[in-house]
Amino acid sequence: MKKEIKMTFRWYGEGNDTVELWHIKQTPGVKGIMGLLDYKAAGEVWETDEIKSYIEGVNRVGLECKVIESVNVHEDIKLGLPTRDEYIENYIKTIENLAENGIEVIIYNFMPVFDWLRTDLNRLIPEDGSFSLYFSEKDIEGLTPVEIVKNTSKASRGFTLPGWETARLSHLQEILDAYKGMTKEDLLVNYKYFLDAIIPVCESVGVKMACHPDDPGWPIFGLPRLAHDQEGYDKIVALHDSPCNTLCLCTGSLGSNVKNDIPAMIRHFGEKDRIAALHVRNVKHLGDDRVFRESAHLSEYGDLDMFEIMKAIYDTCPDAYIRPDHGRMIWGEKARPGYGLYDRALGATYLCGLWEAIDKMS
Ligand code: DNO
Repeated sequence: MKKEIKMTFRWYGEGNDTVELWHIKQTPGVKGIMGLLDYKAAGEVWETDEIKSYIEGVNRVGLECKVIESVNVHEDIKLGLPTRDEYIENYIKTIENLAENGIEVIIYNFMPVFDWLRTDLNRLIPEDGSFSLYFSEKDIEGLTPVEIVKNTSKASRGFTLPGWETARLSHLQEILDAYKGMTKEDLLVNYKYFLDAIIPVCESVGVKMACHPDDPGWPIFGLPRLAHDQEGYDKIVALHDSPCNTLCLCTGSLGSNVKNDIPAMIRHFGEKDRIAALHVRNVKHLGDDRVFRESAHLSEYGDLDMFEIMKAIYDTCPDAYIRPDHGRMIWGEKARPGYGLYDRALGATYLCGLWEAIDKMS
């Protein structure tokens, strides 16, 4: 192979995932983990010894861990409150601790309040009897954010969900009120303040920050959102111009917005060396631009052309870390919504297959 794919898998940690490390080790093509410590609250320091013990566990089965995700940004930073400096200090300490443990990329997001949002975590796909995550704008119209959070927690089958920390979301109304009147421009100013503080540290310790897109890819509940199209990401990248200020291009989140041309976006930012990581999955719109389900990874099951996506990665950012993203629940599996073993493993193998073909044709 002329270029090697850096295929990884998300894993929630010992005792916190139905998927075990040896399952991942036996999945063809997967060489590493995109890790997380999902018990950490936003704003808390990730201590060296806890990072070390997670990574050592991963290394023990012969997988590597060079990417960490969901190092969540405290709401006070996004809101630009005076207390933000203390949380930025903690964030910097976390970056240093992760770097000390060999981490190269940190995936985070700067979305107010919600990390990602679905209206159904377990929607039947009538065509084959499997289940997947689903979103319908119409379904949120009749509900308040508080009700949606309640429904999501109920449907999560007792699993933690990334970015849905119960302690934080128990103050949901308070947080939503704090954002009242905030514009996109205000959020950009607060984002720049954050990046100006952390990116020089990243440069000195050799870590890239990779911003995950809004999901779904448009503003919700009147909250300002910045990361759902090329124009928005151009602004984010320009806030602090550095090879360490990059994006985690999630094809499914961006693909939920039918206006986005995902292969073109990958080429645009890949050519500028601004993609350090990718989450790759497919979405299918169901008769409406704002109603979609998460489909199987293969092009024919969704709206995205996975060949063109992998080709764009191969051509412009082959060194970026990739993972298959959310999978459906198939073969009777019961697991954390979106994060079962089987469909994601099939996704990884499929994406590696596309890569091999592209590599041999190049
Ligand atoms: C959803 C994930 C996101 C992602 C974070 C990064 O399943 O892709 O939670 O990890 O937005 O901060």
